[in-house]
Amino acid sequence: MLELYAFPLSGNSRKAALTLEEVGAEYEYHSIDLMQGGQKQPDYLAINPNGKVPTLRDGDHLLWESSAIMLYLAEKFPTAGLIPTDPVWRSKLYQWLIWQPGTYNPPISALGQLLLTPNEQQNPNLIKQLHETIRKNSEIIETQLGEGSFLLGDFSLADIVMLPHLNAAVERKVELSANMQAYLERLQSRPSWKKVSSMTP
Ligand SMILES: N[C@@H](CCC(=O)N[C@@H](CS)C(=O)NCC(=O)O)C(=O)O
Repeated sequence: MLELYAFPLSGNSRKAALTLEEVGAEYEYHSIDLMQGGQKQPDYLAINPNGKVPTLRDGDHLLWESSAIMLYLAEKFPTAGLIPTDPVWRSKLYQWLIWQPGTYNPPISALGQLLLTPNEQQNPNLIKQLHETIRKNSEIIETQLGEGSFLLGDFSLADIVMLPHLNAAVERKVELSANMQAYLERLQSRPSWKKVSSMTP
């Protein structure tokens, strides 16, 4: 059986868990408690030397990096249709799978870190700048969506990779356009999100 080592509140863990749900795989979830430093324990470092979640185990095959895990699962379960077969559309999928962690996520994570500091130590200008960057990045997603429901026409890994941090941005009070809010709600209405977002550490 597939095994996922992850932390329920982590966005990158959620990407892997959402993909497992969307492909309909049976899997065992091992919660690695980031609050208690579980990711730095020797037994976990033995399966992921980065000391980060998530990690997937498929028999002897150990895999880390959430986007790699998503691609592996989507290819292992092709009938779920999460990867376009056409090379041009497939390359667009790779574009979003690389852009999300490289460009979209960093200001959202930085905002999350800033909001953890006590109010009196917060830098309102920096918070405003991060909101602005996230808003501009969200416009890039919105342009790709156009009149469509999903980024690549049909629902795909490109939507899964966006969902956890788009959700986190709204939790961090970033204002989205009406179209982006509708896109987020469309993704949140899927059973996969209902299950994954209700998991607790
Ligand atoms: N590039 C990695 C990033 C993984 C990552 O940063 N995970 C965070 C949780 S979202 C983590 O484990 N943080 C704990 C730490 O850095 O100690 C991926 O996409 O899997």
